[in-house]
Amino acid sequence: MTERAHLAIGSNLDERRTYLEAGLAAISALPDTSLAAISHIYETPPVGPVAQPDFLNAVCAIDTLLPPQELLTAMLNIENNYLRQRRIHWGPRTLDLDLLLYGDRIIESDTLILPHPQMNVRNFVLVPLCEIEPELIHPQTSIPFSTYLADLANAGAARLIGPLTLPSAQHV
Ligand code: PH2
Ligand code: MG
Ligand code: MG
Repeated sequence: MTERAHLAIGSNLDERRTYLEAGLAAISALPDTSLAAISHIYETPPVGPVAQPDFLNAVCAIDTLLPPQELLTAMLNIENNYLRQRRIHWGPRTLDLDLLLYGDRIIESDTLILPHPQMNVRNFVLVPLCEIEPELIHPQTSIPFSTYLADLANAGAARLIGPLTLPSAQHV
């Protein structure tokens, strides 16, 4: 049986939309994995200690047979082998893929914490996530993600840019 996982995609260097779409294409090409939903792209001010350009962010849902740790490794490979350039920690990057949720699994290993510990407070995650999954409940707290979003002061800072499309070359 496949499981539904949710991934965050971000870019704030160079051709940001191209990186998002290339990341999405690489995710959809993972073995035993299909895309279930894709949010619109949002432009968001950088969150965190480093002054850097605005991000483009999106969230996608996948149905996958890959177990969580294998999925995470595959995501890191996409970042590292193909696209990601990160010059400073927390600094600008061409492509950032974060595993947010894997079904309702609660995991705390050295390499993976699920649900993603910061996802409840990040506008750049909650806005696109609630767009594609308005009913979704946090598996650990049982609080709807829409409630976390409603509690965010900076939700409006995530600006809708447009659709995130799978590059057509990847369909062949
Ligand atoms: N990612 C970070 C740090 N800050 N800010 C925004 N707006 N979007 C991001 O994806 C983001 C961030 C670290 O991964
Ligand atoms: Mg991140
Ligand atoms: Mg990351």
